[in-house]
Amino acid sequence: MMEMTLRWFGPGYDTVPLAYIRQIPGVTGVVSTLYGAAPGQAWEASEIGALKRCVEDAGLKLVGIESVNIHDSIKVGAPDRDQYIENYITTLKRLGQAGGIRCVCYNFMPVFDWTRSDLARVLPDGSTTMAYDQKIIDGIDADHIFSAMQEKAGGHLLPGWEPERLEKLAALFDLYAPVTQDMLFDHLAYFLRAIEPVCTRYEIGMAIHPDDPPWPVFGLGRIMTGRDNLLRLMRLVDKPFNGVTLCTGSLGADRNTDLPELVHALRGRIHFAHLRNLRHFGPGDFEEAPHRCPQGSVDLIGVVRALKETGFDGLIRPDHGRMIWGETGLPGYGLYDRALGAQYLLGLWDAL
Ligand code: DNO
Repeated sequence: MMEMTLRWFGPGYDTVPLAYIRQIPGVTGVVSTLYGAAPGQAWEASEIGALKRCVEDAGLKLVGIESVNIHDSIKVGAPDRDQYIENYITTLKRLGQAGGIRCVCYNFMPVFDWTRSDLARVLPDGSTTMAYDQKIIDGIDADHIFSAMQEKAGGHLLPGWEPERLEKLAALFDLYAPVTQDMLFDHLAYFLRAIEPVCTRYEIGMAIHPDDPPWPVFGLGRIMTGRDNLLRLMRLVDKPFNGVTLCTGSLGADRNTDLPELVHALRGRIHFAHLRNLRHFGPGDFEEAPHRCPQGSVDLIGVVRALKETGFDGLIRPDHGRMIWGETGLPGYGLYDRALGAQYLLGLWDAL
């Protein structure tokens, strides 16, 4: 069954109370994570249990994890990767035993997670949104992108930009230097084959998040960039557990990607959908738009229609929202605009 969710960063990290999320009509679950857990570490059953209880006490369900991050040794195929894969398997087993977790979202981006050149661009209506302009990114030294993003975040801890990675940036670049795109595919397939039994046993769908933006940044190769590579990964480990997070904002940054067609091509393999809109200005130059179709460049109506046509029964969440009505919080992850987004998406779903 399709389930509408919101991302929630966990106690002490999120600025939005679960009690408010519960009041959004049609939102029954959240996806969350153990925010303090370092990539490569096995999650404690007690901590998973505490997170689950916290969500359930608020009348919601913990239905997905975003993210269980992948240790760099797994991505680069280092000799010590097996111990980190073992830890990942332990985490998946404990998540499975906790019950109710339908999918785990993860990414395979080298060094940097999602990247933006502006976290609070002021729009004509007075709201603020996040934006990306390749020309600005090209002018930032990779060594400074961490501090640039943290500064733009105004003191909030950005998901995917945890400070401990900052300290070893130069070493990370060295680690990835010899890693080609084909090698990234091999390392990803090695990882997926190793976790297949635990995923199958506990019916957990692994939902890889596309690279955001879907092209190389700072000279680092990226592989989850569009239709052909997503399908290549599906064929490489051709089992239902190996699936995708259909992120329309990430994939839609490349205007050549036909998103409704991609939904059909990935039939049965989309475990999670992150639905949001963008406004394009030119190649590599876009800003995040309100979810509603006429306000952006992404055919969200076509995407929701394709999800319905293909019998989608996974998790959906509205994605990054603007900051509206004076709200402050984690860039992209305030309450109000995401709640509007959820209503728009549910409206489409119900009407179609
Ligand atoms: C940003 C998010 C990403 C995403 C990870 C998945 O807003 O879409 O940080 O959660 O890439 O592992």
